[in-house]
Amino acid sequence: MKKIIIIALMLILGFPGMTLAAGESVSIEYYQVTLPDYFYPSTFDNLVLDFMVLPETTDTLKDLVVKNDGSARYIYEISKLVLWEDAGMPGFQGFAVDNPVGEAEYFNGNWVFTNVNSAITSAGKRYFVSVETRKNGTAAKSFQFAIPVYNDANLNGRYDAGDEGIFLDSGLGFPMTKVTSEKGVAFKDYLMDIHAPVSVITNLKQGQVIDKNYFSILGASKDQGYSVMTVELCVDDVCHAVPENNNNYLTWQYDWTAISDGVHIVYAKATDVNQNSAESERYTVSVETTPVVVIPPVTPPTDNPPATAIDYTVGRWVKLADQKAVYFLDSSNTRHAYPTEKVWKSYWGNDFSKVTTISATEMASFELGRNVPFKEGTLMKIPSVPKVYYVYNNAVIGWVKSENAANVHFGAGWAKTVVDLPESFFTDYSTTGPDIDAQIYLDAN
Ligand SMILES: [Ca+2]
Ligand SMILES: [Ca+2]
Ligand SMILES: [Ca+2]
Repeated sequence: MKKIIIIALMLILGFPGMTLAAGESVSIEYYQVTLPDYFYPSTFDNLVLDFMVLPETTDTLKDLVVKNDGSARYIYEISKLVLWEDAGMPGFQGFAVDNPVGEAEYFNGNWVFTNVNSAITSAGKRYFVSVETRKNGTAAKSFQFAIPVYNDANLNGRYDAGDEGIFLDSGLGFPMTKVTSEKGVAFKDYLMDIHAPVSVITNLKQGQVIDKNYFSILGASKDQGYSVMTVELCVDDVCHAVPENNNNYLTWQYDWTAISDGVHIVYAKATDVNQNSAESERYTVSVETTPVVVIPPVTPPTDNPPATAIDYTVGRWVKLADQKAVYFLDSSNTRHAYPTEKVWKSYWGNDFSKVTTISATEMASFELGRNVPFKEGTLMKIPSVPKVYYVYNNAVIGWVKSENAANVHFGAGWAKTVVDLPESFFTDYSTTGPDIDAQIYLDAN
């Protein structure tokens, strides 16, 4: 499509009712459309006009009047004219890509788009006019669309019946000379529809990353010539039927599920009743469902120094009246917290009978020492480390190196006895105890 005319207008005269800054200007570029020889029955997106409006600041396209200088007629060969704003890729793609902003009314030889109200920034906006044809027209009737010379009969800067050309909200109008397609296109009938449907996937972008293993693909398909029979959604060239719907696939949804991670090529393929078939654009998408995980440390945190020898079975057990937390008071009246109930239970099970309630003042008088560790003989683990530890005396632990070692020392049901310790208390322990293999001798058993 080559550019044919560039017109810059300066407003010289003010018209009644207009609010225009003096010297406001706008330019319009008209592009010659590359026209085919024929338009076929029941087809859409037959492009006939292409132009761009470039205001100095902003403006709004209000009304547009076009004419057919050819012989094709409303109702007989022409079903409708559509005005589009350019969207998607620059240039005309039409159906489900560019943005339709109006359909023309036929009036007295003119095709009129009224109240379009399409806002235009200083970057300009490109517009297209396309023709939809009817089914049973007369062969050789022709299409040669033109934008007639701007004519605002009552000089009010607005479209009124009988006015012609392009009307902008600023009061500016175009063109000063008629813009015409360079050739006529003939209506050609045929016995059988030979045109494939058009399909667009409307919710994917090239390179899109999908972070779930399911995705509902939305699309639109429409047949040139007659009717869509099937739409398929193809992933890596394996095609699946899109569920039928009651709008002949004008919009559709395919629920893509159980998606494997990696890069996939996705496209739609529509086939009409005469087996004409065409694909949509192919999208390359990558699916990454594996969440970003923090790799747990493979070795436990740095060792604590070994606890001084404390007998956690001789002393007092105290709590406050309104608190659940139980403390162990050792022989030097140092207070030790049980970090979890499981630690308590490793010594005393569910027996809390030895616990006495003391006052807050008395509780505060006891210095806080290290936490009570699991009782010697306990098997414990922490969530992030795939190791089972045997608890020796005084918070020293050793790694149980194998299932066999565990079976030998703790019996077949050993796994059920392993207790969890929250990570944050692991530093209560020292991993300096001997690792446990099948041969080691264990005191506690
Ligand atoms: Ca476009
Ligand atoms: Ca007028
Ligand atoms: Ca077709």
